[in-house]
Amino acid sequence: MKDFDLSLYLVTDRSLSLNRPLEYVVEEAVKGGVTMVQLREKDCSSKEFYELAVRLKICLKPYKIPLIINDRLDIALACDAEGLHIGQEDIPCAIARKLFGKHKIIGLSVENVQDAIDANKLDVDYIGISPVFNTSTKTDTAQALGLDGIRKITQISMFPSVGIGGINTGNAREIIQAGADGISVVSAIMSAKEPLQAASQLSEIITLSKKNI
Ligand code: TZP
Ligand code: MG
Repeated sequence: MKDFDLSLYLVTDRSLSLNRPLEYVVEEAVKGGVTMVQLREKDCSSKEFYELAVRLKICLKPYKIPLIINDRLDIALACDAEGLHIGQEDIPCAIARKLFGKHKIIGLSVENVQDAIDANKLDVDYIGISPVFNTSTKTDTAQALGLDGIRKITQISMFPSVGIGGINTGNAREIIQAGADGISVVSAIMSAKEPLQAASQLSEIITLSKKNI
């Protein structure tokens, strides 16, 4: 059975981890309340990416937190990750599903309302609404969708959703209130001096927002 919780979804970027080992930051974040982890490393050889994936898989196993691999179906298969996250320009979803299997998690980034409408015809498990706000972590993004974009997309989408881009403790609540099931962050946790505390603060905000408190 697919069992995943999008509430607080950490996306990695080692270049922002203040020289700390990736497993350290990820494990601290999980202790603080992160519910999913995506390995997303752009400056990496395939070998290094695979090795990182295997290490994260081992690190996450005791916590039963799903490991999602960005872009690379081959690496996701090789390390038996729980999921794969693809963008609009990546391997077509139907092919990924066929090769990866029906029990695996597949997430798709949507960058506008039309992408979300098209995604309704696909066999995906969640959508990533990208980007919500402008962010220096990823500058080659589509136009920022804002909270209004989240509202429009979550209203028409059949799938659970997570917002990504420029999300932090100051705006996490608005993302949930606009209709997303969770938030996805890179720098708010990867660059935090205390990743455990950063994750715990975000987790608390999400829990309260979901209860409308
Ligand atoms: N996709 C859209 S924005 C983004 C990705 C991977 C980066 C988000 O980074 P941050 O630091 O949480 O704004
Ligand atoms: Mg991609």
